[in-house]
Amino acid sequence: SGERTQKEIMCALKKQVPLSVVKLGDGPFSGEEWERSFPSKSLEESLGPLRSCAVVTSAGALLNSGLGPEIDSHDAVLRFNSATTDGYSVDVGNKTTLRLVNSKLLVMADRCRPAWYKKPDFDFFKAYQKYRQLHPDQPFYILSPSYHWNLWDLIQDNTVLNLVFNPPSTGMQGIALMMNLCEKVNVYEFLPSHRKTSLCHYYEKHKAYCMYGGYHPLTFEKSLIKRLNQGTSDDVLTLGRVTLSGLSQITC
Ligand code: NCC
Repeated sequence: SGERTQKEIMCALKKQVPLSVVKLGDGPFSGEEWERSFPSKSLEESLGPLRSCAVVTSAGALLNSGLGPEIDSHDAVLRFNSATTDGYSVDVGNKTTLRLVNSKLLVMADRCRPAWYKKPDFDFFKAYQKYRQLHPDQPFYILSPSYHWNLWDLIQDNTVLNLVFNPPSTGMQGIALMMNLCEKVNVYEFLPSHRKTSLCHYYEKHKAYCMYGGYHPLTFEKSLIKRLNQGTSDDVLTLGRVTLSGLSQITC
C-alpha cells in the first residue's frame, strides 16, 4: 500500500468516498410508498453550514472525562446508536444534532418484526418506512451502500494486511460523514486516552474490550485516523481527542 501522506489520504477521502444517501429512484427505491418515505431536503440543507463539529464515540473511557461542556460547545454533535446522554452529560454533554444508527438497531427498535438476520434488507427497509410515517418531521436518511464500501476501500488502500470484507464501524462512518459536513471535526475517544478501560460503552456496565472491534475493521480505522490527526498526541492521551480538518478545507 505504501505510506501515503496525510494530504494524500485526505484527498482520497474527498474524491473516492463522496457522501451519498439513498434517494428515490436508486435501486429498488421507487413507487408510491417510497415517494413519501425520504425527507424532501438534502442532509446538507437540513443541517446548514457547520464550522465545528464533535463526534462522540460510545467508549467507556468517556466516563470521568468531564468533557461535556467542551463537547456541547461545537456547532453540531454526532452520537451513535443507543448512546444516551441522560445521567452522563458532565462527561459527554447533552447536545445531539445527529445520530447515526446501524441498520440492526432500527429493526430491533421495532419489536413486531422478526430478528434482523432472517431477512435483513426487507425488514430494514420496512422498518425505515414505518419509522418515517411515525416521525415525518424528523429528517432521517439512509447512507448509500456505496458510501460504506468506498470507505472500506479507502481503509484497505491504507492498510498493509488484507481486511475481511465487513463494513466500517458506525463510528468510522460518522467521522467521515462529519468531515464532509463540517470545517473542523473533534472526535472523542476513538483513539483511546489514558482512561482506556475494558468497559465497552460509557452508558452500560457490560465489559468487552470492544474498542478493537470484532466484526468491523476498527483497529485499522483507528490507525488511519491517527495518521490524519492534526492535534497533538498529548490531546489524545489526556482528552481522548483527535482533531481533523473538514474536507472542504483542503485543495487537492
Ligand atoms: O458499540 P457501538 O457500535 O454502538 O459504538 C459506536 C462507535 O463508537 C466506537 N467505539 C465504541 C466503543 C468503544 N469502546 N470504542 C469505540 O471506538 C466505534 O467506532 C463504534 O462504531 C456499531 O459500529 O454500530 C456498533 O454497534 C454495536 C450495537 O449494535 C449498538 O451499540 C446497538 O446496541 C455493536 N455491538 C453489538 O452488536 C453487540 C458494535 O459491535 C458496533
